[in-house]
Amino acid sequence: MGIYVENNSWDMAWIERLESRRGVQAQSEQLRVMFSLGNRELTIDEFIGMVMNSSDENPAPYLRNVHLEKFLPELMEDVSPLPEYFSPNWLQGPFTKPLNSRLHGGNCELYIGGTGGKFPVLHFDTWHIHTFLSQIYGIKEYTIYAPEDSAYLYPNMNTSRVGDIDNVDLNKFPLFASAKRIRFHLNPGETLFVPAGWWHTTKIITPSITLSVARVNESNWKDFSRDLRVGAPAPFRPLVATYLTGLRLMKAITSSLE
Ligand SMILES: O=C(O)CCC(=O)C(=O)O
Ligand SMILES: [Fe+2]
Repeated sequence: MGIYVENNSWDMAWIERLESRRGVQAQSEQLRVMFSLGNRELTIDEFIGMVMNSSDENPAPYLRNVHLEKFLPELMEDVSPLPEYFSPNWLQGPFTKPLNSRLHGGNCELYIGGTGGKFPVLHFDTWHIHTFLSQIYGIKEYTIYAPEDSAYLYPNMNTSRVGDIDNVDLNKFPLFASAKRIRFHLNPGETLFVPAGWWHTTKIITPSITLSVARVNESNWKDFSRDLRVGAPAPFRPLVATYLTGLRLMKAITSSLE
């Protein structure tokens, strides 16, 4: 059991009705930003229309990585509290603010897309975070590879250079043939745990709503903090290292008091 939405009330028609619950303008602004559609206004209504008519040949844009609390705060009550086993979450608590411009405390991100929509790249999640992906509505295909297969995936940092995994040029990327593909459907009510460093990408089978949460805790702290340190501009690295050591110490103390 993953994230539980009260009364299983989220479906496309329901998302569409959000429009009447909020200002159209705010939604349009959000979608414009998400899809980089320039000055084109796209209402929730239009977007859901595209999602429902989406096909492999002509996929709708994929609305993804939307910070739920920021963009649709009224939905938070539907998904709270998060399952107990999503803990511990070191992205929340005192002094975590500097981590959270991108990870926003490990709060939910929302994904909505139609048939044929794809996550754009095979990747593992930035900074070696762990991720829980809960399928709320529709069916999504996940393709994953173990960290041990990295050498076959032509990594460029945390993304793969092979492009579309179903049409890989084996002359250019011959080692890809040795990677062990694991592919399955995630159905409504199911949650996938993607541990840090596991490669993954997706394709939407039927109109789909997914929620994800990022997690950092003792189990991935070492890789997470190294990625953050190494990713910082050189002059800031000592400062970042000191901050992370302090935070680690505080988490050790607070968890020993629990
Ligand atoms: O469900 C998806 O499309 C994958 C999302 C994902 O991997 C990500 O946001 O990092
Ligand atoms: Fe991911």
